[in-house]
Amino acid sequence: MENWLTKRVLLSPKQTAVVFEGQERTFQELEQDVQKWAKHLAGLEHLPKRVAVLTENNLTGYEIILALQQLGCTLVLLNSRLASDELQFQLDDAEIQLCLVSDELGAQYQLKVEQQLTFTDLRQIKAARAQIISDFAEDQVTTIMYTSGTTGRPKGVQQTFKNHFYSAVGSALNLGLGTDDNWLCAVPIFHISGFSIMMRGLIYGMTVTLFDQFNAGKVAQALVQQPVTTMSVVPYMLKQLLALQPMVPYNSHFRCLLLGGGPIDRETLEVCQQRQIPVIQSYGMTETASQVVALSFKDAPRKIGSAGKPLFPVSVRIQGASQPGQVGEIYLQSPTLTPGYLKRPAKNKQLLAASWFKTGDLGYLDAEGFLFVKGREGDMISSGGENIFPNEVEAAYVNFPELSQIVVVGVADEKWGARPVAFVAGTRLTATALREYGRAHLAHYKVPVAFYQVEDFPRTASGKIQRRRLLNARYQQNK
Ligand code: S0N
Ligand code: AMP
Ligand code: MG
Ligand code: MG
Repeated sequence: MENWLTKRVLLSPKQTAVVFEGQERTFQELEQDVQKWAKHLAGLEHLPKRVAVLTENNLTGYEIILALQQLGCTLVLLNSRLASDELQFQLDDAEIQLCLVSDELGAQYQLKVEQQLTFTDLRQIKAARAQIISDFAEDQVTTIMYTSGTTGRPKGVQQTFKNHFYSAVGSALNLGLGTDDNWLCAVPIFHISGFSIMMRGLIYGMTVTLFDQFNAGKVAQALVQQPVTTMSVVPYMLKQLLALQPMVPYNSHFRCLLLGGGPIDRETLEVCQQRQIPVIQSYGMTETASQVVALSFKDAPRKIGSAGKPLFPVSVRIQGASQPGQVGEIYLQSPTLTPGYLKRPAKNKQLLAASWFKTGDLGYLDAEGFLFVKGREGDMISSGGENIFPNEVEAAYVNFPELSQIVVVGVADEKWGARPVAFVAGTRLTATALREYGRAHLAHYKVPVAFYQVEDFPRTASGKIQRRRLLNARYQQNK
């Protein structure tokens, strides 16, 4: 396929590509700025094939990501809420030599990498002729995003141009596209939720209204005053928007909030329906380059609670279910499915050998083929659209003095969906010390919100700790 940015400029040069804090760029202007960054990158003594970027949502970060893509580099997109240890693991795992960091984050993190440049540093590099790639080869890996799992360390999910292309097309075939579509992006561009909006922007020729962070009041104001047609939200964001009083009707072009990233309660969806806020629920993951299942406008009002039907290029089946309504593991086939995890040959062999991708999520299909997601195998905790795996929190505490055991469990939370709590055994433990240690070694959202001291852990006959039973057990909170 022809380079998406080049092609987009050919098709609609004067169309607004991105709006950020009052600054606007047409596709032509965006390409010019991106080329400037590409020239600075080309001026580096050595531009590695794989480059990491650590940025919040901002125009410069947006342009630098596109510039690296234009040069054919594979981007490792880093989550700015992680702790240094966690980022360091990803940098080492991806064998990163060059890490580009926004000025603000550059001041916060001390990362060990051959070359770390802030955006300001990069601007000082003498420009050189940039070799822009003319072709976005289908199978080329353009992005890598790390996700955790039930076992082991986080894995780098590789995403190809083909993955992103089919993802954008699948979503457009469902939601439809207008010439003046304008997608508000307040989800991080380092997650597929945000990055997929960037790619849809290029592929559709659509305006992206970028926000540096999610501030419900400011976002709602934009939905009212600016010609935004769609916004991606995780359940936390939807609830924050609903909590604003009084609710003013969104602008007349507004089409829908695209909801994904985690489970939602039925009450919230019903409130949206009462207030006539169109919500399109969806289901997807980093491995599938965003949503693979979504509701349609027509079905949304009557299928409240469902994540919808598989998008046109996608097939879904429920493993082990012999009839509609039976819950089992969600398996899928999709051209948006990752070709594999970075440097995980054993895992990838399994992935490629199987004709269906095993998601680890549980759900059922109703008689009409609508998917209802019913949770997850294992112990993943979904907090505000970020996933937390108990094993990674527990592993972060291995060196904590006099702690003999820690077991982390998710508890329901009104605001965030779920939050982690910990059960600990050992001597001279205080919740304050445990919390502080966690905050130094883990993303803050992963740090248990409570630590309960226990004498013993409930176990199965084979000796495995029963996490769920712990919650019912009697415990005493550490002071
Ligand atoms: C919800 C967000 C925006 C909250 O962040 P906020 O308010 O900006 O917080 P900060 O100012 O950074 O920090 C304030 C305090 O809050 C804590 N905190 C922050 N985030 C969380 C959290 N998630 N859980 C618990 N606590 C949190 C901070 O630690 C800080 O506390 P202190 O001061 O103590 O340090 C933010 O969390 C956010 O951006 N969430 C969304 C992430 C996301 O996009 N997830 C989706 C990932 N999945 C996918 O991308 C696949 C699905 C998908 O593609 C999709 C998803 C949604 C919609 C559409 C699609 C699609 O298919 O297109
Ligand atoms: P991530 O791997 O961070 O992209 O998160 C993807 C995971 O979020 C999925 O595997 C699900 O466990 C969860 N998820 C996404 N959409 C939904 C949904 N509509 N309902 C429940 N869980 C969801
Ligand atoms: Mg996942
Ligand atoms: Mg904030």
